[in-house]
Order: sequence, then structure tokens, then C-alpha cells
Amino acid sequence: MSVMVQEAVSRGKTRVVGRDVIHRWEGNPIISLEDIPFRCNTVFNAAAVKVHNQYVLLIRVEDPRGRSIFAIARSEDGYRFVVDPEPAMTPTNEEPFATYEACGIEDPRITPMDDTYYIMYTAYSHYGPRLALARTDDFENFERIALISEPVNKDGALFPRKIKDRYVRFDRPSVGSSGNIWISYSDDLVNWGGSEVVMTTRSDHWDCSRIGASAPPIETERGWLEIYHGVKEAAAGPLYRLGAAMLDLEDPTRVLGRAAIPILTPREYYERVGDIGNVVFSCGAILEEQTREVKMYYGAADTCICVGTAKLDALIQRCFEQEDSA
Ligand code: BMA
Repeated sequence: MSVMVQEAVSRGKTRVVGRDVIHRWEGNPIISLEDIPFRCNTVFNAAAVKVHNQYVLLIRVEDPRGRSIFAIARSEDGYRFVVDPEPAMTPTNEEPFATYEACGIEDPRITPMDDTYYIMYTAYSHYGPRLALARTDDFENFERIALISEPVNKDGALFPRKIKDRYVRFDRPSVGSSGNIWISYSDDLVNWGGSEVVMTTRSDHWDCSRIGASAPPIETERGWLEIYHGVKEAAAGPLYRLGAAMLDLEDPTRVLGRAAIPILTPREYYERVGDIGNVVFSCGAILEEQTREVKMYYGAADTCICVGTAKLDALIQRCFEQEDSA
């Protein structure tokens, strides 16, 4: 039973309806400051991948001076993680990356493809955020490949296979404080083009101010499942929630369905209170092929990492539900 439900029951509520399709793990948060074996300020958004039978998170950690770096957390069950003693990637001194990572590296997404693990992340500098790509084969050695967008761009998520012979990614160029999900294509992972807008904000919904891809797309029999984040600028500040959409397998510019209501919205104390309150922000989800369960990892209030689960079929169903039945 979640803390929220426990509190409702203790207040005498007899009918407590679970509101989110994502079920929070009772042991959340799974990683917080106390779990980081080196000095830092905070830990949050994490990429997630299963390497053989081990769950690996590439976690965003803010160092003592306020720049973000990456570290690795490993687990046998997907819930109990141990963080490596040293950071895995820090802003580099080598050009051309150094200039564009001067303010930190942020929000990684991992995509396994062709026997390697690609890491798309945000390189942050005085010139604004832009996308960068790195790779690793073993989560011990990391190699930067290229800077792959101009600023201002964030939320890069690489598809796990080529479509019509081209690599495909989502990204999020910004216009002022608004932004939509775009798609781009590449023959070599370095040069990208053919960019088009795919999903836009909805002025009458929870995702009215800006949206961005969260986890890399998950291939299903109904299409590409994309877990994305949506922001509503409220008087008290931005409110970050997570939603789901389904895109055509051979032409992912075609949105086949999009959940009307969020799949996860900040409700628990650890999601409401922190460095930036009222934030749930995912950079990775793992589909357990045998049970068809999705483990979604998410940063909460920019202060800790949590996990939630949902049946794949429930997420797919949400994408196609009509607004009033959702
Ligand atoms: C976004 C990103 C995320 C962060 C979120 C909430 O713009 O920078 O890394 O979690 O804001 O602060």
C-alpha cells in the first residue's frame, strides 16, 4: 500500500481508487543521497537497461559545485541498487565536447543496439543545452561519439533499431519556454536531419506547456510505446507528469494513440518536496519480456530515484482509451 493510500485509509476513507496506471514500489525511493559513495548534492534522472541479468542505471548526480555528472548503479532484482564507488562520466576536457559540457552532462537515455549501448545525453554549457552521443560496451569504458544537435535541444531518445535503413531519434528543440517532440533521422548516428514535429502540447491538458521524450521507445505489437513527460506551468512553478503515446512502427511520425490522462503524477511526499518539487521525470524503462511488465525508473523532485511498474497491456490500453473512460 502506498503512503498516500495508507494515509487515506487512516483518515477513514473506505474507497481508495488508485489513480495512476504506474504502481509505485513500496520501497521508494530506491536511490537517494545517502546511497552515493562520493560527495555530491543530489541524485535524480536515470537511464535504465538490463545487461545480461543485471539491471544497470546510469544516474544523474549533481556534484558539489552544482554540475551534473553520471554514475552507475547495479542491481540483481531491479529494486535494490548499489552505486559504483566512482563516477562513470564527468564533463570532459577534450574538445569539441569540453566547450559544450562546461556546465554539466544531464538526463542520459540508454539504447542497446548492434551489441553496444548508446547513451544520448544533454551537454550543458553557457550556449545552452544540446544533444551528445556516447557509447559503451561494458559500462566500464565510455567513448564519446559526437555532438549531435545545436542548442537549444534536450530529451534525445534513440530508437532501438533502424527504420527504413536509418537511425531514428526523438528530441525536443525549444522555442522560449515551450517545446514539442520532434523526430530526426541519420545514416551514421553523427549527422542528423529530416527533422519533423511529431507530438505537440495540448492546450486543454496536463501537458499544455511543453513535452519531451522520456524513455527510449519500446517496440510492441501495436506500435512504438513512448513514455514522455509533460509540463504545465502553474502559478507555483512547473508541474512535471508522465504520459504515454503509441506511434506507428514503420512511420513513427504517425501518432496512433495518446493517453488523455497522465500515467504518473506527483503525489507522494518524495515527488512533491525536494530541490525542484512536483516533478516525476523518467529517462528509462525496462520491459520484462516474460511477464510483460514495464519497470519505469524516474527521478522524483530532482532529489531521488524511484521505480514504478505497470503491465505493458495496461499502458497500451491507456494510449487508445477515450478521454472520459480513462
Ligand atoms: C527539465 C530537465 C530535467 C529536470 C526537470 C525538472 O528541464 O532539466 O532534468 O528533472 O527539468 O527540474
